[in-house]
Amino acid sequence: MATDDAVREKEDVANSNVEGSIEGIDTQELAEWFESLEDVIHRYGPEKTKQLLVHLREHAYHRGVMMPFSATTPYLNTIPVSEQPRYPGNLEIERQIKSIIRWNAMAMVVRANKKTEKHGAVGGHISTYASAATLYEVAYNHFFHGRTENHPGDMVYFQGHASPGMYSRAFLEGRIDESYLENFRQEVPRGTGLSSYPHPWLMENFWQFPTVSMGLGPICSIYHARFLRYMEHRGLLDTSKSRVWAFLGDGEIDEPESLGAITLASRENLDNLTWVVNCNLQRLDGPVRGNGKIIQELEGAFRGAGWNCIKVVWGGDWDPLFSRDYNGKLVKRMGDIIDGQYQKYSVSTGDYIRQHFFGDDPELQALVDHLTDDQLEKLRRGGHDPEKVFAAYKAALDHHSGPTVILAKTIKGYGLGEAGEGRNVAHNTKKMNLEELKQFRKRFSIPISEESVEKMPFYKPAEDSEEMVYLKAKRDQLGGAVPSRQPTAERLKVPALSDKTFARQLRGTEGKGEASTTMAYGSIIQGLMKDKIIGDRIVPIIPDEARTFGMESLFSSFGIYSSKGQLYEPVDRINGSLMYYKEAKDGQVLEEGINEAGAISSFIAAGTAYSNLGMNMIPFYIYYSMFGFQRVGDLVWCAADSRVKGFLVGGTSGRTTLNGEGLQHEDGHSHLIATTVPQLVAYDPAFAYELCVIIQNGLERMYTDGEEIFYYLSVYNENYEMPPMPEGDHIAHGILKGMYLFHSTESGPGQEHRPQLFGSGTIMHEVLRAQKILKENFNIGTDVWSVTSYSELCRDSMDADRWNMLHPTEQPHESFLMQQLAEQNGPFISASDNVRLVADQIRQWIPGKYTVLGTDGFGRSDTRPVLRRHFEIDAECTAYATLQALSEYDAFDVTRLPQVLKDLGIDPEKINPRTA
Ligand SMILES: Cc1ncc(C[n+]2csc(CCOP(=O)(O)OP(=O)(O)O)c2C)c(N)n1
Ligand SMILES: [Mg+2]
Repeated sequence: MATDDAVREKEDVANSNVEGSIEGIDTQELAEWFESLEDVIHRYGPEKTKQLLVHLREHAYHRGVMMPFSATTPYLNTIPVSEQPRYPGNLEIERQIKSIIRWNAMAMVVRANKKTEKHGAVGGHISTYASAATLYEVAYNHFFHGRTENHPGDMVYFQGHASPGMYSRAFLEGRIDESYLENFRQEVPRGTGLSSYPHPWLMENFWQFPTVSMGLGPICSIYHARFLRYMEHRGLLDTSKSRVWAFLGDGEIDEPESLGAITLASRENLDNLTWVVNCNLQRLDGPVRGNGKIIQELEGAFRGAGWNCIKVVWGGDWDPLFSRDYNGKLVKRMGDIIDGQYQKYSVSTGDYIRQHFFGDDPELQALVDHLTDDQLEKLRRGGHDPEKVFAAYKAALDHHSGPTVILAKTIKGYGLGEAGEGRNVAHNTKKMNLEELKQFRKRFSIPISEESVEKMPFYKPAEDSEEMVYLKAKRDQLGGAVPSRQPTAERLKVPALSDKTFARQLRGTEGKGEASTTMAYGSIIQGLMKDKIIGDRIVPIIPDEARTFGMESLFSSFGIYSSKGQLYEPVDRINGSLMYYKEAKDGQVLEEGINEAGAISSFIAAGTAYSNLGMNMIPFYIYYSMFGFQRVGDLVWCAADSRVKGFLVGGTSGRTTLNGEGLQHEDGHSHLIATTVPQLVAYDPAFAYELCVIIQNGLERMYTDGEEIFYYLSVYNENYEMPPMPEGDHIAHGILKGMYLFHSTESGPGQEHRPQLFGSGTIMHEVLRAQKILKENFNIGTDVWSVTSYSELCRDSMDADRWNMLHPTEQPHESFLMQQLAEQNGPFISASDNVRLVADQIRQWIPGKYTVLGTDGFGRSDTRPVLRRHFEIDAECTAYATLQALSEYDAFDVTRLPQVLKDLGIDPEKINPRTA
């Protein structure tokens, strides 16, 4: 700004504020105050002025003057014109590129819906990108850094519903051809179309982060930014240049996950994190805050949380009006108008705006006398002005003491005119009539002929055109394509089962006491963390439960990650003891506090390092099993879509094994939900050696063979004797496939049916006790199988069935389960600490009567024996269920059963646990 202008502005501001006099204070005196202030600003700059004002405020406080709390600033751009940097690009070319991208994005959606109309149109969104195009294009041309050899790349969380814009740009960049645009939302066969939203699972070379379940992108982006720091502080990878960007909807911010973790970002000083909230004031049904102001509300929340908050409210064409707003009336008017009304203005004519917005006051009206109605109508909002947006992004990069949020005001459906611009229906607009298309073409100067508009041709300028040369040069300067998912080719050598890491757990407790599978897990992970090759890569994640799981020794052995190190003397470091709550800048453990959503976000960040950072990291996230799938199930789904690798470990599993914790904590359904996640491999092991086999194999599959899968393991807190791993290769094979024969008793004389008993987790012991009862009390021999994974057995059998159905004349495939049970004539009895549906998954392949016992119904507090009787899964109930099943084969006299019930102490009229 020219010096003269600056001086004039200074005077104007001083004058304007004096105008708003304070009753009881002499006007002249007030004017002097303002003059002094202006003088300080002028001579010392804003930073010193800020310090002076803070001093004054403190002084006033000590003298008993309480300042009213205000988290917000006036409804203006945070960056004043005087601080606005020069735009480093060619605005005209960029506008042209952006317009073409707008057109193709719109055409893609409209054409896809037309094409599929007959079979139920495929949907899609135009309005979200239309409102956000400038926000993205400024970033693409000047900020988003691609992954290169010496730059890990920026991590960009794109707003899910804006995906057509990203595809449209990828088309211009030459990353995808026209056939892909043609097949937007038509992804079958795989690889021929474009997925509706960002899904790494479906477009594994393109998308990095699934964002369309609203609220998950925001929280994941925070933990991702923190994980970049973790990698850097641990000396594993230089991530200092990498920035996490999250583009979010203003409606999306209402999801609790969106704001739930923002204080972590400021506490951790994550200046590598930038959020851009597209404040188009609308969500799906209508205004986000019709009766309020979302931008002001968010400003208060973010400033309160310690974020650097930059509002981009008004476009540059407002600046001359503000500069003449001598008495602050325009600013006041802007502050007074609420969002619902702003939305109304966005669809109104210049005449209406003149009358209703400016018309209230002759001075306001005079401000815009020189503008035509058309000019008034076109006054832009900040988020549509590249210079304002650039200034905000640059300020975010220049801010070095915490995260930045940019609140950019836009119009939903910008440019769609009658078809949806600013309308409540904008979100679902998928059609444009001919007139609207023509308008669109004209408004954005799309270089296609008027006659061809109806066909909505995709438009790509010639490769040597100014636009294409510019666009490519910009991306080349910034390191190439974004987004781009690039899994590493790195393959890790993981410890073999024969390695010392597993030796102790494979031997079992050797008659020297008891242990739980949780203890075994703790010991295995400690061992793995000491491994020379993969030790450093392990990321143990715990949400404030390490002591519950007996894993607190990790704290002192490996340190808890803390970007600040440890600035205090830990209370438990007595006499220099080494066992204490050790926080360290290079600490390995992610102690997340009571925050399962955050912890699983960390799991996702670490578990996708192989594709986002080019380096395999191995997260082991242990938590109260009830607070996993049930609590953050959608984040698990997001992890799956992200193609995460790693181990989820449900601690304190089992509705009766976690005995005293009652209804809220006792989980019996994690395994049921785990089954629903396609590439999640779930196991419910009973013994320490099973856990070793599963973890070792999981490491090998994920990190040596490079499979993009992840694991769920349930571990329990009940202590019992752990047997040594039995001899024979078939044991490990069976553990991994889902079942193996663990123990048999001899058949009684003339016994024609050998009951097959299935046990899992801690209930294996009840099943073994049932086997004993059947043998000792009834002389019936049985086989007990350890079923480590019903879901794996089920999947394998489903696959075999499917193949057989589609290949009717070929030699049928036999699943592992079918092979194992081929010789058996039943009955089959299953007992576990899970709801029945878990074991019921395999019912259709069981060759005989199949009785499933499980823990359906709410849990409650009591001792394990009482709870197991309550749910009818204890040894006596299992033994009884076996006899009853035998009676259906006429292999046990049905009339004896009432007496058996009595003998085993089971009350047939007891309460039904399912409804209790
Ligand atoms: C968890 C979740 N709930 C609901 C939806 C459905 N949904 C998709 S977009 C949308 C409105 C988005 O509004 P906003 O966040 O303001 O984004 P805009 O399109 O306005 O930029 C809704 C409700 C979703 N995708 N995810
Ligand atoms: Mg919105």
